[in-house]
Parts: sequence; structure tokens; C-alpha cells
Amino acid sequence: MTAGSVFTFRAYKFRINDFSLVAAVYEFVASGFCKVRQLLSTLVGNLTKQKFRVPKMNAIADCPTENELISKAKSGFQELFPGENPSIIASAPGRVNLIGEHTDYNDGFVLPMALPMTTVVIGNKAAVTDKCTVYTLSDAVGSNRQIIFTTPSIESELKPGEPKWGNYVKGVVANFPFKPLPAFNAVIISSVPLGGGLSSSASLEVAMYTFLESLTCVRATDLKQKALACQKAEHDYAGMPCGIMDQFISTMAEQGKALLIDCESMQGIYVPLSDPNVVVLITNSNIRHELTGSEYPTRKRQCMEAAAIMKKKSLRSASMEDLNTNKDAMSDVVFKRARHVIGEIERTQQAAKALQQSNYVEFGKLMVQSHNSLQNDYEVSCAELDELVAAALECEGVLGSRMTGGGFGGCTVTLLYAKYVQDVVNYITNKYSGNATFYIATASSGAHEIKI
Ligand code: GAF
Repeated sequence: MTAGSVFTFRAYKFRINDFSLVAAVYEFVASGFCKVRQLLSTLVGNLTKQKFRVPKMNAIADCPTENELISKAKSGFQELFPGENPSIIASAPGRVNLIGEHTDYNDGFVLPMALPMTTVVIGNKAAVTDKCTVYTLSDAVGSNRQIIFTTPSIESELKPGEPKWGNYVKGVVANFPFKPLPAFNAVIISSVPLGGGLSSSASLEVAMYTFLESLTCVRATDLKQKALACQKAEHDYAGMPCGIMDQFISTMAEQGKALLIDCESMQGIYVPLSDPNVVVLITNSNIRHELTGSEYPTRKRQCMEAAAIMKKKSLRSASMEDLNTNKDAMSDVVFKRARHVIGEIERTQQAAKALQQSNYVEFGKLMVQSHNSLQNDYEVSCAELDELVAAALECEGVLGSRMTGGGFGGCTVTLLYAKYVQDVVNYITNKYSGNATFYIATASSGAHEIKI
């Protein structure tokens, strides 16, 4: 039984002792089938699948603040570069996508928000060398924590290689418009979980770019160009043909707002998301299937094939009617991929409208439709993500839930009424076959420099 259920049960016991039996029973029934189902399901889960196990830990994870990250990075820097003082600090957030999945590279709409989880880059101009030394404090990358390279010039290009995390740094350095770059030393620290679908790579790229802006005093006048340079870094140096969503939101996010991005015109519309009555809960499945590498480019190709068959520039300009008219000209798989994208582009616009009107019920319904479409038509979900979404949807107070990001593992995003958060976390914890981590996400600001 979850902590939340125990609490509820005790509350009713108290009332019964208080001779308010009729009122208690009435209230219990009126609280609806959802709660009863939630309670029974937890009980059954505990009695059968979990065999009287002690309930799993269900804490909502604490995310270190930006200041805590900065202070760790400063100590790290001073240890690694004795006698030097860092003079530059840059930070850029990870993101969670609320809806609009696999639509960005189809010129469609996406609706992400930036997270309090962020990547911080701290450093200075190298005084005694023409080499750049960059060190990461991230445990998740293993033991290969340092890269050393010469800043690129026409004669010598920067080449990708090992370790992989270094390619995000090198890619941004190579794509930075100001040349020649002065050599620098830097330390990276991040609270964005690596490979969790919360865009740790874009946050590193954008933080790195922001660091270079401060280093050179050459700042992007058009933030879109900054996002595009970081996206190119990911394409060319990490070999991931991603869309623009992650770099765009990490660059342009505003606190308390989600951002509806039109990936065709590259225009964004901020949508307020700071109602204290609702919460965005991120659940990390802590599963990562190594399929993404080939599956992502395959999906992209299938979408382009569908658009070409319909004689459209991209799936953004195709309607369901176009798709149905051309059904016989394409394979079933290509048809399903296009059906997801066309439907998702439409849903994302509807969801932004619903959010603008604080119509969370409608927003939640669209999230669920999105998940179903990603699961069945786009086939980028996995058993663990489906399990987490199903568990969330069994809970009272949950408005909607879906997988978020590229898929094949990573996180789900759930919209729910704030007062139910702990109960929902307890319930999912007990229902999920793996070990999940939970984060409460508040819409945070985009990349920025920090004064020392
Ligand atoms: C990954 C990509 F990097 C994004 O551009 C986007 O396509 C997303 O998957 C799916 O919506 O995060």
C-alpha cells in the first residue's frame, strides 16, 4: 500500500471513530471509482507481483540549483587549473516537450518548456597555451573526462572523435561565427540526466555557445542563428540529424512559460504555464534502449518519403485528406508514420490553445492521444514508457500523460493537479516494474551568462 493510500485510509478511520460514519462513507463513495481502483490496484500489486515487498522509495528527486552547480564547478576548475581564476560562467537548460513529438524535422509545431535542470560551463581564456582544455564533472560519461584541442582555423579543422561528449563541445566551437577563437580552459557540470530524453546534449551545446559569446564578446544578434549553429554542431559532430526544438527552447525559453514553436517559420509564441494548481511531473524510466541511433534517421526518411509521394515540401503542408488520397501509393509503415506527424501537428496547435485558456482537461486528453499515436503509429515508445503512462492515467488527479523526447526509453511527462502529486508518485512507484525517478518541473528561463 502506498504512503498516500495509508494516509487516506487513516483519515477515514479517524472519522469513523468520531461517529461520522454516514458522512465518511458518503465521502468515500463520492471520491469516485478512480480512487477505489487506484487503491485496489496498489493492493493487488503488492500482494501478487510484489509479494509483500516493502514499497519502493518514491522520493521526488531534488535537482541541484544553478548556484550549487556553479560552486562545484568553481572548485573543480581551481583544482584542475591551479592558480587560474574562472572569469566566465554560462548556463543553458534542458527541456521537456509537453506535446509535438517528432514534428520539428517535419516543419511542424512543438510545445516544449525549459527545465530547472541545466548545464553550466565555467572557465577563462588560456593564459599560457594555444590549446583548449575542457573537462566534464559529469559522472555519467565514465572516466574519459578531458578533451584538449587547438581552436580551428582554415588550415586545421576540428574533427569529431572520442570521447563522444567532447563532440558537442567541438561542434559548437567549430560552428561559432567568430574566428580565430582564443584558446580557453573550461569545466562543465550538468544536472540534466544524460540520455534521459531531457535534452542534455542541446543544453551542453547552448551553454558552450553562450560561454564562447562571453569569451569573445561576440553575441548572437539573432537567437535563431545561435540555435541553428548548435543544431548544426549536433548534426555534423554528433551525427544526430535532430530537429530544431531542443536548441531553440534552450536558447529562448522564458520563466513561467512554455513555447509554441513553428519549426517552419522558426517563430515562437510564449504560452503561460505557472498555475500553482497544476504540476508538470517528469518520470524517468531510467531505461535507455540503444535503438535511437538508427531509428531516428529512419523515421525522418520515412516522413520525407511520405511528403514526396504527396508532392509536398514537408508533412507540415499535408492534410489527413491528402494522406488518405495517397494511401495506396505508400507502404503501410510510411502511411502510419505520416499519420502520426500530421495528427500531432494538429494536436499541438490545439494543445497550445487549450493551455492559453487554462483548459487542462483538454490539454491532458491531447497528451494521451499523442502518446497513443507515438506508440502505435510512430512506434517510438517502449514497454516501460507505456507502463508508466498507463499507471499515471489510473490515478486520480492526472489530466494526461505521454512519453516525451525521441523515445525508446527516457521520460514520460504527466500533467496533474498539484494536490495529488505525492499520491501519484507513490502509485506509479509501486506499479512500475523498474525504478523510476521523479522530478517536478517548473518552466524555467533559457541560456544566460552569469556575472562572477
Ligand atoms: C530529439 C530531437 F533532438 C528533437 O529534435 C526532436 O525531434 C525529438 O527527438 C522528438 O520530438 O529530442
